[in-house]
Amino acid sequence: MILKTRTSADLPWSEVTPEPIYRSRREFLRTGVAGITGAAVAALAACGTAEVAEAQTTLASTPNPKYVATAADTLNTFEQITTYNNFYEFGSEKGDPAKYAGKLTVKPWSVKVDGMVSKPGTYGVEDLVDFKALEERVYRHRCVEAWSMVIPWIGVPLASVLNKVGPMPSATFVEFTTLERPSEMPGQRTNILQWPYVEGLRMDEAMHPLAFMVIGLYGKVLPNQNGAPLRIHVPWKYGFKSGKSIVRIRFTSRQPLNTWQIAAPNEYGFYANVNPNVPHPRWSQAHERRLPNFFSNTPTQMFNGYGDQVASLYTGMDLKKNF
Ligand SMILES: Nc1nc2c(c(=O)[nH]1)N[C@H]1C(S)=C(S)[C@@H](COP(=O)(O)O)O[C@H]1N2
Ligand SMILES: [Mo]
Repeated sequence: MILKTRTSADLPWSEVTPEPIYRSRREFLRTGVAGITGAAVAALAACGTAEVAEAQTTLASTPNPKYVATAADTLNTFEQITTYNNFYEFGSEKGDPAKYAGKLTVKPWSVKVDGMVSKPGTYGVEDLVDFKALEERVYRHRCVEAWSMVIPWIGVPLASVLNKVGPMPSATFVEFTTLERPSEMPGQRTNILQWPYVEGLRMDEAMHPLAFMVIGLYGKVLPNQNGAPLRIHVPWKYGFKSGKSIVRIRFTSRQPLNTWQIAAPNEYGFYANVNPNVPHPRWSQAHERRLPNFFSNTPTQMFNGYGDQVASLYTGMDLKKNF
């Protein structure tokens, strides 16, 4: 006898979030956001006064973040988060983005949405991000180069953005393309990487409630060097999965080729889940350097410490092969 069960492939993406995830999401919403001042929120919104007022009210009435880092984790300072960056479009030195990104024009901004999606088109930031639903999330951020920080991001779940445009059930991956504008991005006048920078996620990863669309940090609008006006953060993956300054979202049934995989396929894969047991070919991933520390003496945690929430995405997968 064959039981006809509805598989996730039959369901629209908005319906497939499993129950435990809904629960943690609800808890998150209840305990949502840490103290963000009204003035800072005002700075966040590139929108009208009424919307700013609403965003302020929402943020003010939502206490304490749920996804706080553990007690041993201290927040990095605004200064640290905004002066030590990877954003090769502005150069490969950690200080280059802070030096050169200031001139980037981030208003107006539009995002092209295409591929396997029911509402393709060109969207503005405010069409994709619900400013009334902004949350603060304190996430560990782990670069593949084995440094890490702890950052209080402002944004919305990536799933809420993707659901606005209606991914089709046939879409199993989503690709994010970031800005190509060599006139404002000096690094793009070199061949240090292939431009534009492209990243991708499996749809179930992108729809996971921890995956976040970032528009700010420390209660302020996102500084350009951190990926204004729209950047992703996938906290259980190495930092290169978190594309900055996104201009295109494409839904597909084929696994996208991401920029770092193109650059060095033996060193950087598609999954890039933080994993202390799978060394990079040129260095260990067992420990990390928690900035501003000098020594690399913080043990790296499986899935960057988010394993209880994301390990089930990879059941049965060989994580050494799928690095
Ligand atoms: N467009 C683009 N996005 C990018 C990168 C980049 O070079 N270009 N670098 C990635 C890498 S390797 C990391 S570690 C993070 C760094 O984010 P941060 O500078 O906000 O800490 O951005 C990621 N997103
Ligand atoms: Mo990185």
